Amino acid sequence: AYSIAGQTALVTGASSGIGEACAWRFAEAGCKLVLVARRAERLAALQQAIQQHYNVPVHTIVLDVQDLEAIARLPAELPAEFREVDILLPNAGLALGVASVHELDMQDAATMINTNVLSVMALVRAFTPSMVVRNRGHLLFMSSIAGREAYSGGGGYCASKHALEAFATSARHDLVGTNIRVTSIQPGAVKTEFSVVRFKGDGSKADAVYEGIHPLLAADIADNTLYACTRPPHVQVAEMLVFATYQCSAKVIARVL
Ligand code: 8X3
Repeated sequence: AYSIAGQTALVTGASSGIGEACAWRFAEAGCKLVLVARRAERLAALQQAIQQHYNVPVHTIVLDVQDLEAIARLPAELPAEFREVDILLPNAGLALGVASVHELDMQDAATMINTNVLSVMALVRAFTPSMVVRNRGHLLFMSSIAGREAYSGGGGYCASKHALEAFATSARHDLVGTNIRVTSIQPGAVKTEFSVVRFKGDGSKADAVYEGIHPLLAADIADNTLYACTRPPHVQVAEMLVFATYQCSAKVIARVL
């Protein structure tokens, strides 16, 4: 495998779930970290915990990625040693609600599109110019099976992840002929706070998503993310569709345990 030690990795949505798991794995791999999240206390605790285990510089930014102007300012505002981001993981994302299209909550829809799509575009716009100049870098998109399949109740979420897929593909086209790699990771059901957020705090509905299977955990997706980053420079993992063993499509899960 190819070493990413010394590279700078920026992760949004870093205070929990897949983002947090990826932060740990990047630290273990020797990356400098820029961790972005809304929840200041969790982010500070994570920074401290990572620095107790690994001797890597960690810079934190408290930010809602829906603030596109703040994202545009980030490259100039980062301390010089973190400014040249090599690995960009705009991971922050969410599903809000399971309403049908004729009952869609437009505020929820806007939050999903802003967070899952527009913020990703803004982060790429902010950090890719320096990658192009340096002719190195890796864009990692945290997509979903919902970027490949749409399903009932996913009107806002599936639309956002399909848009993300299209953006990732455009990025791969725009950047072909450079050393910048573009990877889309497409997890199925992963046991994180994701379902609690989708069901707006209803813990029993959230738990039901992962019942009767051995679900994927955030660490499993972090493994796959690190796999893509640690291939030799001539290898571009374009897409990774990852299911739990008892899942075979967005809505087909064998609950046999
Ligand atoms: C989350 C997975 O199956 O709810 O991205 O679309 S799913």
